[in-house]
Amino acid sequence: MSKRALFTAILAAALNTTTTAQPTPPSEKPAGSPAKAADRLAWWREARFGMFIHWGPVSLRGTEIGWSRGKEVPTAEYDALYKQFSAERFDADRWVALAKSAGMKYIVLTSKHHDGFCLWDSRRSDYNVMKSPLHRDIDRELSDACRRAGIRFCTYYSILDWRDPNYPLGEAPGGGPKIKPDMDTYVAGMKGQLKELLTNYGPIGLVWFDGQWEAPWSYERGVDLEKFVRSLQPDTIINDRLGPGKPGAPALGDYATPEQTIGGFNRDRPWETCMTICQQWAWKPDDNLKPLRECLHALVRCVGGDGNLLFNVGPMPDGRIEDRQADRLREMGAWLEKYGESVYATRGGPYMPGANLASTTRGNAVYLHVLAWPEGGLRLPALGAKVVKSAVLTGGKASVTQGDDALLIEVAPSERDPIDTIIKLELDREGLAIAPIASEPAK
Ligand code: JFZ
Repeated sequence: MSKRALFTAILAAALNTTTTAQPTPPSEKPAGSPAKAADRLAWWREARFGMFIHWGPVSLRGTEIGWSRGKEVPTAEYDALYKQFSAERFDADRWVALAKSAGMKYIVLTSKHHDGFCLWDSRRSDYNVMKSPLHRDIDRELSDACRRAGIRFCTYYSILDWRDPNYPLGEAPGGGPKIKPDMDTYVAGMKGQLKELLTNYGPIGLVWFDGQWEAPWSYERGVDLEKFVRSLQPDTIINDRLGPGKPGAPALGDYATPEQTIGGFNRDRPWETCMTICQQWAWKPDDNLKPLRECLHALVRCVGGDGNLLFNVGPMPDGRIEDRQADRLREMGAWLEKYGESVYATRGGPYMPGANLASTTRGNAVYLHVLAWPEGGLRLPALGAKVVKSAVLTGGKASVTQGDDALLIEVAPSERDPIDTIIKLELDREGLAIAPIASEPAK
C-alpha cells in the first residue's frame, strides 16, 4: 500500500466511513427523488423530538385556536382579541431554552392558524402581531433565538383561513357572509405570505402545513404549493398536509402526520406524531396535563415505530409557558439526558412496538424499552442474530436466554424501572439489517 493510500485508509477509519461507498453529490440527485428526500430528512430523523407551539390572541380566552371562532367565542369578539394581545412576558430565549432542556431539537410555531392571525410582521395582512399592543415579530424573535441555541426553527401555516375575505369558507372579518371570495386571489396572497416566511427568517427546518381538507383546496394546488416552497428553500422538509390525497397519484410532502395518536411502525414513509402535553392545542386554564409516564411512553413508542414526536405546548396569554408544563418537559429532558442514546439517531425496531415493548437500534446495538413486565419475564420471538453482550441502562442486570425460536429477557422486579426498563443488547450484526419482528410471541 502506498503512503497516500495508507493515509486515506486511516483517515477513513477515523471518520468511520469507507473509501468505496461515496455518497452521490447533492447536485446529481434530481429534485423530488427519494435520495434527495433522504438527504433533506436526515437531521429530522436523528432529532426524533420537537416542540409544537400553538399560540395567538385566542389564548386570552383559553378556548381552542381557530375552532372556537364563531363557536365558544362569537366571531366579532374573536377577531377583536388581537387588540388586547400584549403578552408582556413573551421571551423567545426562554421558550427555546425550555425546548432545549426538554431534549427537543426543533420548534414548530403556528405562524398562521385557521383564524388567519399572523404572528409575524406580514406586509400581506393587517391582521398581524404588529397591530397588537404586543408589537413584536414573534417569528423573528423565535427564529433568532433558535439559531443562537442550535435549534431548528420551523413554521406551521394553515392553508385554509376562515377569516380571510377571499377564502371561500368561514365568516368575513367580524362575522357574517363573505361578499365575493376568490380562491386564486387568496392563493396569491398565501404565496406572498409564505415567501415572507421562507425568505426573511433564515433557513426554515420544515413547513408544517395544515387545513388542506376543505373543498376550495385540491391535490393539484398542493403539488403547485410544494413546488413553490421548494423553489424558495430547496432543503426544507414539508409535511403531508399539503393537500387531499389522490388515488394513484404520489403522496404529497415528505412525511406523514398522525395526530393525537402514535403512528404505526413504518420504516419506509417517514412520520411524526403530533400530540398535546395537555388536551387542547392552545392554552386552556387547568387543562389536564399528561403524567410523565404517558409523555415518555408516547416518545418511546414513536421512536420505536421509526417516527418522531412533535409535542405541543400552548403558551399563556402573557407569553409564558405554564410552570407545570415546563416542569414536565424538563423531566422528559432529564430522562433523555440519561437515556438519549436509545432515542436520538436510532431507527425503530427490529421489534415492532407492542403492548409491553418498543425497541430501537443504532449500529449493532438494539435497545429494548420494556414498558410493562409480563408474568415470567419478557418472551420475544428470536432475533435471528446473536446477542453478544447485554446491559441495563436503567440499572441492574438482565438475564438473556437465546433459544432457537425465542429470546427470553428477565430483570429482577426490584431492578425494573417503573416507567421504562431499558436493556441494551449488542448483536453480532447491524440491528437495521434485521427485518421487523412482531413483539408478541408467536402463538
Ligand atoms: C389540525 C388543526 O385543526 C388543529 O387545530 C391543530 O393545529 C392540529 C395540529 O392540526 O387538526 C385537525 C384537523 C382536522 C380536524 C380536526 C383537527 N377535523 O377535520 O375535524
